[in-house]
Amino acid sequence: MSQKTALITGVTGQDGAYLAEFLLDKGYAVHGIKRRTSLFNTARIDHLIEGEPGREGRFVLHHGDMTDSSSLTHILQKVKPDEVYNLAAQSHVAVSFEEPEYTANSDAMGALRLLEAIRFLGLGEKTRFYQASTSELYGLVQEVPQRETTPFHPRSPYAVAKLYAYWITVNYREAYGLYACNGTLFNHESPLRGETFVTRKITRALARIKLGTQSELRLGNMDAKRDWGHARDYVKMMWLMLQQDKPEDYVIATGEQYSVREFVARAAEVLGMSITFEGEGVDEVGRDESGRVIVRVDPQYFRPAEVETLLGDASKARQELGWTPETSFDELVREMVESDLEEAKRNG
Ligand code: NDP
Ligand code: GDR
Repeated sequence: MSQKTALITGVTGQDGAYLAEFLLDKGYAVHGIKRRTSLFNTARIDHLIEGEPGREGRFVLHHGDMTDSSSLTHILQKVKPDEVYNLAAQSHVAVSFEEPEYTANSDAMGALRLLEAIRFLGLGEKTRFYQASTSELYGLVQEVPQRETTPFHPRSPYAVAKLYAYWITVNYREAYGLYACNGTLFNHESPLRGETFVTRKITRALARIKLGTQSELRLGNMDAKRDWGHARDYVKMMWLMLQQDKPEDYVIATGEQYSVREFVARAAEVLGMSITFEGEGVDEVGRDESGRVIVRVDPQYFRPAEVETLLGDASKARQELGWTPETSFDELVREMVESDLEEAKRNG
């Protein structure tokens, strides 16, 4: 079989890094789009750029931006990929309340720009398209657990932008017969997770508190519940969705749910610390064994509209794609904590 070519937008992000690694291991030529930044933004993929043995020449980066059609079109025309994975996004829900227009431009219009370029370049027969959709679409949940048929109720500019991207993907499939699908992925984390998402913020802070280089962890809504999986497991699903006979949309989730507070407690346990929570709402604090406050609620992290609870049902993916998550919640937390402890030690 001839070598396949994939194009990944958002290759410098958490999922982009895991997916690039996964596709290179499968023998693909992998092209990634990165945007121009004033400092290097390739820390997660530097080992791929340097060309590990057996992978030389199979990983190529292009400058481009989701808000710039011309760059996207030129790259598509040049690469003519078999598969496009659209992972690029302003992906922070809280930030989307501060930058709603930019979020819509990159997350909603960006998906349209790619689909439209695939169509008018005449790549529709060849190129398969994956859209990084999200459990945030369910927002104010209408059904528990959430599955492919659960109605959407987005609760942030991010989720509203992703709703457009979801439907434009469906529309190009129905209108033009493109092989285009949505992976509606629930939260997935890893040691490569951005430092401002709650899981990584917790594991990083607790590791530093353990070493005495940070005194306190400040969090927003500790009652929020999420269905947290491992990014390494979830990128396999992105690929599997593009290998089917016909394109369909799938929910990917673990089917287990924990609160932010439970995540904190579990991460502390891995570090041999025990945290006791007391008080309510903005007055809630978490104390260590000596009674010292190490976790505090800070209203600056509350969101104008919150998604309180998410729990996914991935039965369709399990039955049709034969998928099950390989990493348990405990293993995920442990891997993240151990990685952040190492990093905290390195940084003194
Ligand atoms: P990250 O925030 O880690 O990565 C986002 C990527 O998009 C980065 O490479 C970023 O570049 C790039 N990017 C952002 N804006 C632009 C732009 N205007 N032009 C080009 N590139 C841009 O996200 P994740 O890896 O966690 O998520 C991947 C995708 O999956 C996102 O679309 C996200 O919304 C979605 N998703 C994520 C879930 C999760 O739990 N992780 C769950 C469901 C969906 P840079 O590195 O320069 O910032
Ligand atoms: P989310 O992830 O909004 O689900 O979006 P995040 O980790 O930011 O928040 C999860 C929950 O934790 C609460 N929370 C805090 N969140 C952050 N970031 N910082 C805090 O200090 C804090 N305290 C409490 C939040 O209010 C929320 O309820 C992620 C992103 O990856 C999206 O791109 C993706 O689409 C969804 O997951 C699925």
